[in-house]
Amino acid sequence: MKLIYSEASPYARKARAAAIETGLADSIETEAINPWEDPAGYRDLNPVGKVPALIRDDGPPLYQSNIVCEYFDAHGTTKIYPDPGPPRWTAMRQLAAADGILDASVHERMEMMFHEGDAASQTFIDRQELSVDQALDQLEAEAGDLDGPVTIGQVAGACALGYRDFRFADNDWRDGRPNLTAWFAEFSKRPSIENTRPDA
Ligand SMILES: N[C@@H](CCC(=O)N[C@@H](CS)C(=O)NCC(=O)O)C(=O)O
Repeated sequence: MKLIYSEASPYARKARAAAIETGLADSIETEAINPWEDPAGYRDLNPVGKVPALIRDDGPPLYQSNIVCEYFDAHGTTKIYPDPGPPRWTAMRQLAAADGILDASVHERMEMMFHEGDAASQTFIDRQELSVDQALDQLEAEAGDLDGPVTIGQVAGACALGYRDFRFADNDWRDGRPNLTAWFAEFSKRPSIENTRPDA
């Protein structure tokens, strides 16, 4: 199988990190693209033109990072999606917060890059920042839940925090969030996070 990604995409990073955590990295080819250039044929793999996408051997391509991660979980040697029960819902809650941070951060960046007219909408940007702050506060308040066996919630959380460092370094999410700061410092030592850093 082959994972199509871009170096800078935090969603693709989540999939790349999940491939490592599930023990599949050595059996996956990778190809870096720039989705914004709409490479020829790419929309045949992913009609919405985003990364990541997974070309697999047992069916048509999969796209959307969480679906790619679930596919890896189903085929890997190490599970990162707990079975239904409290640990799963904890991981899913962390995943929702992390994806919320990513979605709001990416929307904010797009507003700054692609707006037409004189200025980006400050109202829209403030709304995205509010979502980021509140989701970060949730992760900080529940940082104790980030300990324990590796789950998709932790992987996604690390990718979201890493994206804030990568694109929003002047607004340090660590301020007032000591528990999340300590957790991220430790979790970032994992090869799945260290080896997928966008600036690595
Ligand atoms: N919800 C999607 C989001 C993927 C996404 O937005 N990827 C961005 C890169 S960070 C992209 O490919 N953008 C190109 C575009 O929007 O056309 C996922 O989880 O895979």
